[in-house]
Amino acid sequence: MKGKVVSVDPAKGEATVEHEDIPGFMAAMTMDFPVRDADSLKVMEAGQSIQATLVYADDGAYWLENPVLSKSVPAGPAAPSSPTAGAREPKPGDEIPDVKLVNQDGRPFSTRQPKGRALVVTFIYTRCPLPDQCPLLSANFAQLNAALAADAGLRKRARLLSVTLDPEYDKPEVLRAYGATYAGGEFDGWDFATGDPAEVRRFAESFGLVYKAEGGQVTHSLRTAVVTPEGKLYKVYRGNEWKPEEVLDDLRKMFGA
Ligand SMILES: [Cu+2]
Repeated sequence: MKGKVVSVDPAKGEATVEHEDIPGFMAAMTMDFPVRDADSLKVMEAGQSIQATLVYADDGAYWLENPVLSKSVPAGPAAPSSPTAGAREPKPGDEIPDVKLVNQDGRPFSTRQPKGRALVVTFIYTRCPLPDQCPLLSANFAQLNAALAADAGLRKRARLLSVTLDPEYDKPEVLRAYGATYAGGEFDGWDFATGDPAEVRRFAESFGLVYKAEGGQVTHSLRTAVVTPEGKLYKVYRGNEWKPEEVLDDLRKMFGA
């Protein structure tokens, strides 16, 4: 695998890499990879180009081995054009930005919730072809939605939000059709949102997400976040390994239930 290091999280043992096509296996995209070698993680830095072996185990686990790193690309005037410009890793307690979006019914709303309601937010796009990315996140949200529907106390206090990373194509009616297959035609506690591309980007990047549109596809990293009713970040999940029960636990803990 060849690509560029976007960011490194030594605590998690992960690196976000924007990689080139892996012929016959995976299209070019930006995603998080576990790196099982602490020494290489220590020398890995954003901006380096990387060549590594991507190991895919029978149980679905994957990681990078034997990374060869180039010198860092100097952070010069070229940096702002990179898809990571503006993205940063948020911390619990950070305030989420107040962004105006539009839901699947064409109704405008603000990302800052009325008091008392928490928000679970993720980022998807409807044309995503990779089963372990957006379709998996939406399936997880469908499970969460069902669990919330069965818990009247939590339902009233938490809502779900799936924001598209492809706002030019994913107009409200497209999101409505997509959402109906997951939300069962009921959008009571789950909105699918689009909006002005710059506003969508500002919101997505505030969660540390990086993405880039290319020929009808969006290469993107994955972020799912739990936000308190006060609009503060409670937890951010990177990647696709989180389970709906973990998010339910977060909500219960947050509300002290
Ligand atoms: Cu996707």
